[in-house]
Amino acid sequence: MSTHSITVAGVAVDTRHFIGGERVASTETFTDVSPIDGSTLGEISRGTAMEAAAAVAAAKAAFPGWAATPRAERARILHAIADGVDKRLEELAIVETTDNGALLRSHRRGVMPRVAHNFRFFADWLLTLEHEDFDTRGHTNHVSWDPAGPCVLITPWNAPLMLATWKIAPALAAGNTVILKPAEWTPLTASLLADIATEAGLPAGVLNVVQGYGSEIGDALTSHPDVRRISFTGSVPTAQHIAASAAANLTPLSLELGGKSPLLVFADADLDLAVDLAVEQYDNAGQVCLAATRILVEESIAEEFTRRFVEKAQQLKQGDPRDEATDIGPNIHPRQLEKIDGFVQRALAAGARAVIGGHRNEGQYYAPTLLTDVAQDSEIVQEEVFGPVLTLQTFTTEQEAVRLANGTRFGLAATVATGDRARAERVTAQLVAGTVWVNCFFVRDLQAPFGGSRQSGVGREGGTWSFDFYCDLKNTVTAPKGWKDH
Ligand code: TXE
Repeated sequence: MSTHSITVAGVAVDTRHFIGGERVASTETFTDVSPIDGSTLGEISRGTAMEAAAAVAAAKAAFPGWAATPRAERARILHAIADGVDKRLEELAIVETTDNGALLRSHRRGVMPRVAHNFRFFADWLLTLEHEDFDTRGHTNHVSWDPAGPCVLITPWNAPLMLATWKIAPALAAGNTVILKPAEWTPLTASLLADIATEAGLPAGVLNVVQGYGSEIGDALTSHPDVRRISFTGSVPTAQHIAASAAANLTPLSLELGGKSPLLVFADADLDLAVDLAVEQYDNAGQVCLAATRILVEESIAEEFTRRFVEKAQQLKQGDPRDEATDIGPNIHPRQLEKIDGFVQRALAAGARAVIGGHRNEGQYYAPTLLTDVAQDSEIVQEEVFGPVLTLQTFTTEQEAVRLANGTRFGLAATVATGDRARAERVTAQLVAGTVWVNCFFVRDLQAPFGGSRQSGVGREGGTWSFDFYCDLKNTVTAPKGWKDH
């Protein structure tokens, strides 16, 4: 086995960057560790400004050819990538689970099929994109969707390949070239995707992958004058840094950031359903930007709701995410675990009560936690924890529920549990959130816009909205006069 390849759960993964269709090694490396047991998976190329510049140059060189490739051919190649993902689904699932600790069963049955779907969906959507024509006093206004150029895509560790392909697929479909910078805690599936894209016939330089620390390689990418779009999913402080870095060139940004989303449970709700929705928020060990981590329950049912919630939550099995029976896996990193515990211990010290959990478990696992007696303006209610930690507050009126729900600096999502359609309409109309679910959670069509309000993000992606972002929209106005053949 070469020093540039590691074997993870029986799968060979190249540890180098992928630039201009070639594998490129850095002299320095960083260590990739599995959150499941803390074992070292291998040494990964640690990118510098030099590799960042090389990747942007490769994307710039490949851009004219890819942009000029007929839509149907671009769509065909994206479908071939989707087929490649399907073919290697088992490998992608086990490598992702080993690298980020999320459940193997979700990777197998939910996430990786969705990764393939991301490519198919945007390939097909591309073919439906119409060039609109308007008429102004005999002049034709012809609107076209021109590809923008090289796009820098920076992605987090909580759903690595899912979030990367949610950006890569529309960017490539639109005719752009891409430089992907995966999170340093989860570098592996991006490397496998580069192999799959090559096998599918994607031309060299159209997709580039640079590995490394955001703090070391990020600025070289986000401040580069040849970069035409930056799409980022991650934390608010990093987004603020990227926005400042991109400001030099006024590079358009799409930012998908954190949340502190509410679950509003009204007394008229189907209580079993509401409890299921609440317990579901522990998925992926709470490392989900959309998670409804603030449960707001109507006071008259709070006791019964809490009793049933505890009963259900106590049935969750925490352990090895490769085990089909496991419901909650590890958290991503010792540093993240410390951060989670810091939030919880400060909340407890401030007077919160742990109905369940409130402590670490052995290894890199955090006990599913529910905290009550928390004030609306407290840190635990206002800040994103990104772990299996929920708070519970009560309300007595619809108005109060909405006020609490909207009472943070975030606005990513909100979930409402109610049996009353009129109430659902009234409440959802008042919620500040990019996505609102009623009596359900996480269901989403890729045609719909996705993104956050307030500090949860800038811009929307999905369906046409993705192409709005990844294209330079152009209006060509043509006069009826001046033609030689008239
Ligand atoms: O995120 P970062 P971190 C939230 C969550 C979590 C917190 C911290 O609350 O606890 O963020 O996580 C790259 N220029 N979310 O520190 O730093 C980095 O390499 C360019 C919510 O891991 O935002 C990685 O690829 N890039 C969230 C990516 O940014 C830089 C998902 C995300 O890392 C950079 C993840 C720089 N200067 C965390 N610095 C969600 N919305 O789902 C870092 N990066």
